Amino acid sequence: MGSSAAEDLLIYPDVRRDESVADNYHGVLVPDPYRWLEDPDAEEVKDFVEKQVKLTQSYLQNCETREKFRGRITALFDHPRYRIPFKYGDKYFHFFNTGLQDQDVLYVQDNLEAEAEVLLDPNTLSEDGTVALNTYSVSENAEFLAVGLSSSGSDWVNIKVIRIADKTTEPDSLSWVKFSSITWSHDSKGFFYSRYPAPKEQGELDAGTETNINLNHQLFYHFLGTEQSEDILCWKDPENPEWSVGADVSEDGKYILLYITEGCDPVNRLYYCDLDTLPQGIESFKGKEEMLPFQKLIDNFEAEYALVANDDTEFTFRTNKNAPRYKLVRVDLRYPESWSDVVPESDKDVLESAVSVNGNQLLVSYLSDVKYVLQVRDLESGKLLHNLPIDIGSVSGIFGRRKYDEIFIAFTSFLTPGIIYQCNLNAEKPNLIVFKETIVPGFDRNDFETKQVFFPSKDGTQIPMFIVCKKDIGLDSSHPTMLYGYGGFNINITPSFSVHRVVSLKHLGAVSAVANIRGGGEYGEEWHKAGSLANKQNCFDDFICAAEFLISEGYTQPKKLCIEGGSNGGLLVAACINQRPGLFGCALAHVGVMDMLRFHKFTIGHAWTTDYGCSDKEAEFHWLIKYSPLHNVKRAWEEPRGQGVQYPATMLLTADHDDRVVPHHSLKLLATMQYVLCKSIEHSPQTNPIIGRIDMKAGHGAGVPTLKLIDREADILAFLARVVGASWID
Ligand code: X98
Repeated sequence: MGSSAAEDLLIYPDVRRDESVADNYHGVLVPDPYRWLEDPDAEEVKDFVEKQVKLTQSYLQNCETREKFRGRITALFDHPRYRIPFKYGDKYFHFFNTGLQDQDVLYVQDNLEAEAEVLLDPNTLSEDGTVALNTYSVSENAEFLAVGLSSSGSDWVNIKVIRIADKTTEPDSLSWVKFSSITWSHDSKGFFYSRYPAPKEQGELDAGTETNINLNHQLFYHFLGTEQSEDILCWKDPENPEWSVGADVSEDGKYILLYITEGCDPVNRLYYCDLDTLPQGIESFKGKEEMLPFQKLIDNFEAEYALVANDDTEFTFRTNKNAPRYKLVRVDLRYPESWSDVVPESDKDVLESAVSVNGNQLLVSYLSDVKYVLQVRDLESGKLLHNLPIDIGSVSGIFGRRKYDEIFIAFTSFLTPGIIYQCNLNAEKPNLIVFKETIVPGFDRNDFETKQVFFPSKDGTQIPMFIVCKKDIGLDSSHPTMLYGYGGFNINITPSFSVHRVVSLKHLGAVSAVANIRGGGEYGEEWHKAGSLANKQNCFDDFICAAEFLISEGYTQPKKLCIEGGSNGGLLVAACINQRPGLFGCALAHVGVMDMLRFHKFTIGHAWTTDYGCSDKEAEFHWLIKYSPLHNVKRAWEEPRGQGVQYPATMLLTADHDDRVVPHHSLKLLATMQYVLCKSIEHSPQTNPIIGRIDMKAGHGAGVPTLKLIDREADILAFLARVVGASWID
């Protein structure tokens, strides 16, 4: 089934515009005709979604490669995957997926050679695999496992407890948990967790579809075997409703650490409570108004402090205090004014993580030009003991504890599906030994190559980019190319394996590029700051320059170039197509922040003002209005030098239970693009499709069942192939 240009012309639904809605931002009137799309429960919104889903389905059904992609992606996904093991008490645990299971299954075993038994199979918790494990924690004595379960991809979590020996579920059930770790006290009587007050209309709520702002995060302690209503409120701060709170218990079990954050910046306050100072233990706070007596170690938001280790009152933290590439510092709680460096900041590499292992050692990982470097150091002195050489790729997991000499390291790269290494730190020269390796039948890494290039951005800054493709492709501008970026929140985009990437390389002859643009943490906090707040435009400039580099080097040409990103990266993609519509042939924006004037009003959006700023402030409003995707859709062909230019074929992806970036960001942009570019003029030059893929029983991306993932990736590749005119290569 081919598709002619006439068939490609879509009939977009008629969508009401309410021209009466406009807001006055510091003297500037900004219309918002699709404000009504912000109410997920309104019948008119459901009707809009239904019509868009139908339109997209009709388009995708006519993409001839869709079933081929679905078949090939399914076949490649069907391989066993073993995740990094972890050890608590006298037991080993690991997740495993036979191949096409929707959710990984948790196993327990007495030792690494013993038979592994199923401890929790999330696939049994729903018909369609949409109940997923969001977080978990094993009690110190390995008697209990607390699990946080999420439905339909929502950030809301329900905590349940499993008795490990007989694998039975306890009656405990905790609701309205969000953005929470679970941390057991070492007496294994209960655990700390964070939650929000229950929404008022909790009766009928389909949790995750509501858009209400999340305020008043609180820390609780739950005693096993009791009702949630009896939980001890350990911390709340009604004067700062936008702050969030989390807890850690020190590895010696003696201290509770309290972390307070005000947004997504890598900064936190840090308080602690010495459990020895509670003569009757946490129990004595039952039924009392009083919160736990925390001591304030850091009481400002100047830097990030994360616990690495403690020896009684001597604490080691990883911090970015006066060290944008991070360092390790030490303080004795008895002398809180006196801090010393244990591992000073590197002048080039970012100290990404530090785990205390094997008594008096540290496993330290650095990011060096977006490549991982692993070292074993002495905990006391910080001195380098061993380098643990690893390939170019990502350390995607580390398990180690002070009480064990054995560590596990998970590694992945664009062409390595997954290797788990085991390492005995007591060996004279510790080596990484392959413990498990994931093999994907039908995928041969030798057919492909990865390289890292550096290209100059608009202001001359050198930006790293990975490029993956079949070996020996000619640079004749002919290749469909997918360029991926994120660029925000201090998040690093490091190499990882994905089935759909290798399917696109092989069966479309595609080139896959990942640009490590500013805003991320690839070179530390300076790199992050260079792509946030007033500097956000740098992210778009970097991404546009990445595209221009791929074209000028002969990888591709504009009509075969697809840009892709999710979340903050969805914003990136949408901002770039507004700024340079003619530079791309295809755009895939997943779960993007599209309305930069109102994002802070919904769910956890207020936490992102640390990267974006906020339209309530006049100067910041002027940053945001300049690039907000929703407010910058223009008929490309009417712009200066825009003759013959239209927007790329665009797919905006969202999901009904995305309570991180609520779906109306994408819905409002979709309605706007379809109206401005396609519907508001007769015979519009915009012939490239503008469609929305709105998933049901899915969220921002976490916990997505394998089947849904396959469907989504098949749709994306089929859309890409059709709009860039690429045909299937056997
Ligand atoms: C978030 O919004 C992270 C959400 N989030 C968490 C956790 N704690 C938070 C505390 C304060 C604010 C947000 C928090 O996930 C958390 C803590 C412990 C265990 C589990 C969760 N992020 C941004 C995001 O999703 C960037 C990445 C993280 N965005 C969507 C930014 C723009 C689009």
